[in-house]
Amino acid sequence: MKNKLLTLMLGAAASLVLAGAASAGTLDDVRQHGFVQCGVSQGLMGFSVPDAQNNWTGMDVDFCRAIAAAVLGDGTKVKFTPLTAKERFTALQSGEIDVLSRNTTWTMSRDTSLGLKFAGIMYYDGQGFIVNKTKHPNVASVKDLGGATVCTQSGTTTELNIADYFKSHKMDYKLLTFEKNDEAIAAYQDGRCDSYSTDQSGLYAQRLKMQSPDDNVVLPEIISKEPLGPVVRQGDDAWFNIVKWVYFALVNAEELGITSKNVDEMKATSTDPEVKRLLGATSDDGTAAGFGIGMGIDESWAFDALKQVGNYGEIFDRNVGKDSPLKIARGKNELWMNGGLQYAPPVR
Ligand SMILES: N[C@@H](CCC(=O)N[C@@H](CS)C(=O)NCC(=O)O)C(=O)O
Repeated sequence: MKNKLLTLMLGAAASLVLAGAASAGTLDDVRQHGFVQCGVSQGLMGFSVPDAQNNWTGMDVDFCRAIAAAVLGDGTKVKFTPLTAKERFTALQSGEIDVLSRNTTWTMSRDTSLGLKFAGIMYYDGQGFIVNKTKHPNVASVKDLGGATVCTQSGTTTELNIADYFKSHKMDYKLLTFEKNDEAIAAYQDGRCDSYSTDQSGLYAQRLKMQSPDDNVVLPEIISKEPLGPVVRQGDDAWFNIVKWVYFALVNAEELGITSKNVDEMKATSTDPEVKRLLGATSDDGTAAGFGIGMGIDESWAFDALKQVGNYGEIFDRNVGKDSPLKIARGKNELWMNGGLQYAPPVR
């Protein structure tokens, strides 16, 4: 009897140790693997897209590179996992990925009932519609789409917004959904649906890949708010803080005029205390000025991210903005001081 009790107690203690080991934390896991496991789309120009050699580029890709630079000192140490809209949350819940950076809309149900947490808004978007003007010369507005068949991808906010919009405007519609986005686009191009709908950034990206881009027009209305941002698991505040503050660092750096080109010089010569704190420069009394150590990472976390990936504006311009084929205007994604919504709390 005594022996049986002892065995039970030892068993319980062993499972506690095991449980402890399994929840050591994402930061430890990332260090152990030597790379960040980043969930991205299967291919969306401007956000996450692989080339023939499987080199990934895009805003969402750059965000994961910035995390890897901040945590491991090397922005190339990222393993990208392409995920459909449907697969993305399960991949994060199961631990297959450390962060989901996949044009994902922050909604209440996703933030509260999936065991997940949004860490910021990398891109303020909204849902739009595209139509082929040669096939539908009389459609100039979403209001002209009564009775239309609309193609979209399943597992997205797009599906639900269409239902809300058409119902509330008392318009008939038919929805054709596809698990893979390429299938939705193919159906639209084959004329199986009158319009294709998704986040407006996605419409501009898909349009460039269509057989005759100029025949396809994006209708003027935006029917929803689509704040797109990175997602982590609930219950790991240390990792959540890192992901959140990498995003804030990119935005603060743009505000402070720190770029990938001048970051060395700024670190060496800037007398602005906020710049010194962000870049982990030594303060006048010789102590560390930054807050990296408090997050369990190096004082050069933001310096490494900015040097290797650039600030928010550089990331935007190169992937979706003026220096990219998409040429999307900064709009709502301008810094708050320039009339936009991008705003980060101070590094203090
Ligand atoms: N932001 C929306 C839509 C996200 C979404 O999956 N959009 C599609 C259409 S642009 C997409 O990214 N497809 C690319 C892929 O599945 O790889 C959401 O979070 O539900």
